[in-house]
Amino acid sequence: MKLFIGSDIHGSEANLLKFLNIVDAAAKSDPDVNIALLGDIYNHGPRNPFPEGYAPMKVAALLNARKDYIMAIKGNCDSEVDQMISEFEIGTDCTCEWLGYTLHFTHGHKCNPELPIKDAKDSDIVFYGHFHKPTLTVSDGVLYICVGALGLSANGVPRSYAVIDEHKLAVKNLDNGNTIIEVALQQ
Ligand SMILES: [Mn+2]
Repeated sequence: MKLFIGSDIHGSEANLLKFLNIVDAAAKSDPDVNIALLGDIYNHGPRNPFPEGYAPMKVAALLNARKDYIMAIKGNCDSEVDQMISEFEIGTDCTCEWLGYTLHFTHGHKCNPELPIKDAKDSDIVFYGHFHKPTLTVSDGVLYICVGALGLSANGVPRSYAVIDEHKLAVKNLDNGNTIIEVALQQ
C-alpha cells in the first residue's frame, strides 16, 4: 500500500518518466499503488523556462494510461483545456483518510503553512507543491510537506516526490533516490 505524491510536472515528459518508472516498479510487487498529482501538470507557466523534455501531450498520454489510479487536483497553471486532454479528473483540493491519518491535498498557492485554511488545520498531514522545494513544516500540530517539483526545480534544489506507506512518509530526490525528508508513522 503506497501512495506516490508528485507535483509541478509543468509538461516535462522526461522527468515524469523518471517518476513513473519508480511508481511502475513499486506497482509490480504491490497491487495497491496510487498516485496523487498536486497540480501544474501540463503548462510550463509564463514565468518559468521550458523544462527539460517539454511535451505536454506526451505527459497527457502517460498519465491517461494510468488514469485508474491517479487522483489529481488543480494548480495555478492548470486551465480548462487541460481537463479536455485528460481522461482522469483534475479536481479541487481534497481531504481523505489514510490508515487513521487525515490527509489534505492542495497545490499550495492558496493553502500552505503561512496560509493555513480550515481544511488544513483539521488535518494531520498537508501535502502541497507549488514552491518547487521540498520542505517539512510543523504548524499547530499539523505536518506540512511540500513535495517539491517533478518537472521544474528552483535553483540548486533537486527534483523530488513524496511516497507514503504504512510505516513512513518520505520525500525523495527524483534523480538519485536519496531521501530528503523522512517521517516515521505510527499506527
Ligand atoms: Mn504552481
